[in-house]
Amino acid sequence: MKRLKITTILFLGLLSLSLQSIAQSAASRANYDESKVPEFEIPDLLTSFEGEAIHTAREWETMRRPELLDFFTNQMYGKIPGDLAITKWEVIEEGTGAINGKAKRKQVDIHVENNGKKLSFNILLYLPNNVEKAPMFLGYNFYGNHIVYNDPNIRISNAWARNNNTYGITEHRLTEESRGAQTENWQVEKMIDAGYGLATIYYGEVDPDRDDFSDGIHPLFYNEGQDKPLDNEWGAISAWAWGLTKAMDYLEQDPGVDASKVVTFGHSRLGKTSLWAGVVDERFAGAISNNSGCGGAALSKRKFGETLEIINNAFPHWFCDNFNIYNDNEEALPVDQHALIALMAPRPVYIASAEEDQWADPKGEFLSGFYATPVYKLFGKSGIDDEQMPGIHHPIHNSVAYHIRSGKHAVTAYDWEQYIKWADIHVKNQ
Ligand code: GTR
Repeated sequence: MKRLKITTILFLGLLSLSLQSIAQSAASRANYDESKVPEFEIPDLLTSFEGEAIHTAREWETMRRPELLDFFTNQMYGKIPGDLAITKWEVIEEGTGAINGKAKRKQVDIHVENNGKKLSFNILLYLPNNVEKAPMFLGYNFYGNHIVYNDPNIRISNAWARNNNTYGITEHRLTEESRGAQTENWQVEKMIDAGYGLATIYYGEVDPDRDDFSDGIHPLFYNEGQDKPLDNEWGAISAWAWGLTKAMDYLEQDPGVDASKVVTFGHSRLGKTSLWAGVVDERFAGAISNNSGCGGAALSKRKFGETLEIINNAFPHWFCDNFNIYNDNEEALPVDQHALIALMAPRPVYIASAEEDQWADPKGEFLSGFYATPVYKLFGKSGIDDEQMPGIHHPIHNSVAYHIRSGKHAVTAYDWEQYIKWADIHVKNQ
């Protein structure tokens, strides 16, 4: 019996080692050479899967948008198995005089339950004092709400977190050490000064970011005997996007919020999430994806930097299982990520890249915006007309917006300055 156990452990250990090395070797083969980008045809957004031409915004909305949305839902991010309304929300703390006396702070617990199981997550809100109903940025953070600003009143989440030495996270627990540690990345004060509110959620409260479907929101929808989603059902990105839609349900009730002006925001994997949430829930006034890369704004068919095979091996829980069909088989995709950008139309969408973030393929992120533009034109909106990428720090602030800044994979003050200027034009003053 004991020997069997040891053999099983050894076998599982070897299996996970070899899976890891397959993933690592795929990552080490990533292409960063523009001349090695394969030739590919970009799927035409204005021709339906059946070959019918789309001429008007109405045809887009009634014929083309639904079939594209269906593809992304069932083949990529995964379908949400059912509707689930908020059972109850509770303001667990609020205070005035936050952010140097310029804002109100609110911490709200959102509770849902289904099939006898429960989940709660917390939204931290900062609302500018001098605005009656604030336009909002809504986005997840990676390491707890208390990381976004050095405010001793922000509660520390108990949810599972990835260990991180910089933030003093060991044994998967968040601590005081990370309070205010990402103030620079969040720029809350700039938002408040510009008349915006911020709503943020720790993503691990909605679904811990690990390949384990026994925790987070997924189990609330399982049928008897089920322990993971079906092949076309939600991975973690879709689950996080669901959380943003529930946050929106709450924001619609908050008297300090202008719910018609809520823009989703996210960085990296959470930038993928921000786009998907914006697409599935048309109540959002816009979406911002910061360095979202593969499975976000970047075109998959370019196979530049991170590829579908790499991402699906490294993060098997992010997309639905059906999406594995396209591992090293991008040619077979009847869509690419420009279609995801176009699904936001006519609402404004911002794609941002960083020069040194080649893993996320800045050019592929830019081209998605360029190829999505004909759909925006159907609605009389402007996008990206020039196929040449703009220079570093030359933002394009149209309905489809884009910038590339110097530096690494991160969110910076420069990024937020651009988002605010653009939101002033396309969201706040609309
Ligand atoms: C990387 C992943 C990217 C990106 C990033 C992040 O490891 O390959 O797709 O999402 O993580 O979220 O920081």
